[in-house]
Amino acid sequence: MICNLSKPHLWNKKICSFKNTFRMARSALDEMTDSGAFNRTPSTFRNLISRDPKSPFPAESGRYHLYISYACPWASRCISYLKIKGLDKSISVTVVKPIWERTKESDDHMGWVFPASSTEEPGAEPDLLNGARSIRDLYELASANYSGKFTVPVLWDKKLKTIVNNESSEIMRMLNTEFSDIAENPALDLYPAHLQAQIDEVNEWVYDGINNGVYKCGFAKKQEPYEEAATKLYETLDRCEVILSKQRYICGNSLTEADIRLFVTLIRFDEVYAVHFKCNKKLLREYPNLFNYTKDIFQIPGMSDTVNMQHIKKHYYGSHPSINPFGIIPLGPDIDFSSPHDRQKFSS
Ligand SMILES: N[C@@H](CCC(=O)N[C@@H](CS)C(=O)NCC(=O)O)C(=O)O
Repeated sequence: MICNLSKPHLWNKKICSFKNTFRMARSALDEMTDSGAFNRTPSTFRNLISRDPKSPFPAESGRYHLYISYACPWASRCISYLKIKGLDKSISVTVVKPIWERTKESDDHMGWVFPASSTEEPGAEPDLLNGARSIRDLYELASANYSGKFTVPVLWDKKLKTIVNNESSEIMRMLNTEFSDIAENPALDLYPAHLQAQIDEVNEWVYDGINNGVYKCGFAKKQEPYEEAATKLYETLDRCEVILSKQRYICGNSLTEADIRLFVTLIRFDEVYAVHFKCNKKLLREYPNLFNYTKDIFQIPGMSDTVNMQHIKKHYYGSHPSINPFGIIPLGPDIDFSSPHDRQKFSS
């Protein structure tokens, strides 16, 4: 039986049992503990690109390709690095369609797919590199017995025709340091030695409370884990608000990796997480420092290109029928992140 999630009016229990679909599927919606809490599984491909020309994956211009979704905050971290490090001419990119579809006729898995033509979905393009129909196809090309989730981002090696790495936190680090001979902006170091311990520490609580925290709110299937996650989320946002009342960025007065990681969640907050993931105790716009900070990072040259709010909204509201069965996309709030902010007050 075909379950066409690109046509929300077909999202009817009688013709498509989502419970069954997602029990069989290997996606984030499966990642539940018995107590109804969301529990993310680790990424699988963990090879590292190195500046050492003798390494299995040496940093070379034109060799690597990034598969992303504009909707995905983890993938957006990586595309942000391509833009601000000036690597977008050396590392090519393909963007998937925002709404999950069936990836194969033979089973019910729902996931990222490519459009059939460059005009089908503005902002997305067919996979001209491998001719894949889905991100799943790429994982199966890279590993015949792969049994994990088919996530973006995927960093692909055109030469060895395989996945180098599918863990955004590691891809960011490689893009930061290993491509210095190739990057147009090699001096920008978002993980400088003197701040590494602080960045690691901030990343840890920001990931747990905010980046993954919004997912723990949204994917909880019981009241208690939802409340636990939402309480922690707002404690962590409050903590950021206090820090950002004293300094321009989350680790001081220079931009670091920790800001990119925080930004990708904040930019989605009022447009998606407040509604779709029930993170509505307070909006981003009610936090003066966090809101201005989000605009500040959005206005870094190149960063606005990484934010496609149409794809973001289409994906979340359209790909999780167990949360939003009719796939209705709310009209608002349509925030203008390019409007003036007050963060220059911290500049030396
Ligand atoms: N740990 C991964 C997480 C990536 C991830 O979860 N990506 C989501 C999109 S936001 C995905 O592709 N999910 C597909 C699925 O759950 O089936 C990373 O940070 O790179």
